[in-house]
Amino acid sequence: MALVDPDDGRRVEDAMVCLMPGPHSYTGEDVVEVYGHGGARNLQAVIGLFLRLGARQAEPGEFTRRAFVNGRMDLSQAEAVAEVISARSERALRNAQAVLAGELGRRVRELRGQLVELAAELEACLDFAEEVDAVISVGKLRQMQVEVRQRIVALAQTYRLGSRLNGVSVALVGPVNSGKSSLFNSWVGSTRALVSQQEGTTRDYIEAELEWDGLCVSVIDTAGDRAEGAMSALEQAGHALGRERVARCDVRVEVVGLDGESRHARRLVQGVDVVAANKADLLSKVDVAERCAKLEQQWGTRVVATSALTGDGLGTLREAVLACVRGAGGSAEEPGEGVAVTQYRQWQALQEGAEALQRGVKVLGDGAPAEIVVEHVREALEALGRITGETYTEDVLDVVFSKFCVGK
Ligand SMILES: Nc1nc2c(ncn2[C@@H]2O[C@H](COP(=O)(O)OP(=O)(O)OP(=O)(O)O)[C@@H](O)[C@H]2O)c(=O)[nH]1
Ligand SMILES: [Mg+2]
Repeated sequence: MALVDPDDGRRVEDAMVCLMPGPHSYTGEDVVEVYGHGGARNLQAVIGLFLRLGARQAEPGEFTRRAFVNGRMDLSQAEAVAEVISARSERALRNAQAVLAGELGRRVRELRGQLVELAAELEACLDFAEEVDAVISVGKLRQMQVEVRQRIVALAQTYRLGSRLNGVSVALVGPVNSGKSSLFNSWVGSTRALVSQQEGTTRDYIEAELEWDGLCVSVIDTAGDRAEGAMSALEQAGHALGRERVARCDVRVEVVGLDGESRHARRLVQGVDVVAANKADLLSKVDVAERCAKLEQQWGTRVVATSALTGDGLGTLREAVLACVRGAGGSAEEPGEGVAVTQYRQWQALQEGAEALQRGVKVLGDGAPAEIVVEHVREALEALGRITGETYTEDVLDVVFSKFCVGK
């Protein structure tokens, strides 16, 4: 269809024009889509024509916002639209598509259904308080609250992984010469970092992006630690850079060499998640096991024996790192077991819901009347409703949709 400038009769573009009448369009309203030939200047000319004739450009996320307000999707689905577009790993995309398909909304509605049931039971206690037989026992009410709360907590726990689907950072830290750069190279699969017998070989930190188990993982090799006095000004500057980067990492792996130094008696790095006891090829299997057990006991951190030279233990170390990413009880968050919560906003709502129920359980235990307990259940209902947008304010929508690109 020819798009003609009414002012001078000039033909601006020959475009395809598609009318999508509501309520079955994306936004639920009547929508006209115009498809021009590509090219930034050409499309600018088309948009310019419409703007001059009184149209205005959409706000970020405005189409999806309208779709939500018109009931075409719930708020979790609307958020997933932006996540599908910005997904950087296979797992992130898969999760975003599941949320977009309504999986998170379904789980939240299920939980809300259980809370409504619980509130109804409590209200029945209020109405028929004198008819003892008609009243459900306090023990049963308590159990119902505890069970729903556990389900909410389990869903909230998926945020640990969900928030990291688009990127996890893992730092290799530890004493000089322990084999950090060698491990790094093995993981990367090429000689990306310099390796030598000399202490303090690595000066700047080095970063490489890998995909592990469908997750986008940034591995960081850092300069080794040694006593401040033994370091040159240049080494110290490299350390400062590395420390700053390590502080922002999700997982810290301390690499120590098993080749007999006594300095491991003292912990050099704080906040370590996993220890790699490297150079295991230099000791007998029995000695390795003994040293690892000792380190594990001494530091209270998981210790994995590795050899960057032979490749032994590198897969186990990788699994140990991924276990840290998933958190304790991570199996529930594995693919196929449902969706992971990816937005802080959603996590916060689940957290508030769980806390409200916790208070409900407590006051019930303290012998509070049903009308007090039911208030906490209602609070949990309200909190969970915010995930799907059952309850929302314009401010919340502003925050959610400000993260979108224009026009989505
Ligand atoms: N036998 C054995 N030697 C290893 C192993 N890993 C590293 N090495 C050797 O240990 C020395 C130091 O290795 P690097 O990878 O440079 O150690 P680093 O921790 O990066 O050292 P800095 O950068 O100086 O902190 C090199 O000579 C490596 O060949 C291993 O698993 N077994
Ligand atoms: Mg190094």
